[in-house]
Amino acid sequence: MKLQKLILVTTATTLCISAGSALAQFQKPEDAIKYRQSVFTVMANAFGKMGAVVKGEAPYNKDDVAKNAAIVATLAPLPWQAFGPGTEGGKAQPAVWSDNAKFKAASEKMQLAVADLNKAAQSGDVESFKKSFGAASQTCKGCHDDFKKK
Ligand code: ASC
Repeated sequence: MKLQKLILVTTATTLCISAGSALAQFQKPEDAIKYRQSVFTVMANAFGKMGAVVKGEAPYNKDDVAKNAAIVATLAPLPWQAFGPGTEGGKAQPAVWSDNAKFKAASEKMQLAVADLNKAAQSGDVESFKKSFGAASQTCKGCHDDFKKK
């Protein structure tokens, strides 16, 4: 009885671990490229909606910016697992792989900036929202300048 339980727990744990690592891996490089581009597409959509508010092209609505900032902050940790070895291509410049430490640092800077933006957006303070949006936007641009094909 005890042994059966142990086997069950061990099997379940093994299954969970393989599912976890499968998430970080892709069958083909194209799958990784599609994954990261999809995440960036959804992020850019939510980010763009906030950009329109900051530029004065859309009215400020606390719930809307809070929702969009939360989308960006939730997705920001996801693309990086899809830039693994052998997944060169898409809009990524070779520097992503040849200067990976710098790329990683840029990705971390962006994640911190969008976490700040999310905090500001949830607070309902328009000025801090706009300020954090500007800072986050600079981290997008900085990484694009160095690591994204024109
Ligand atoms: C956006 C978007 C980006 C960033 C970047 C900021 O709305 O799609 O990639 O802002 O342009 O400089």
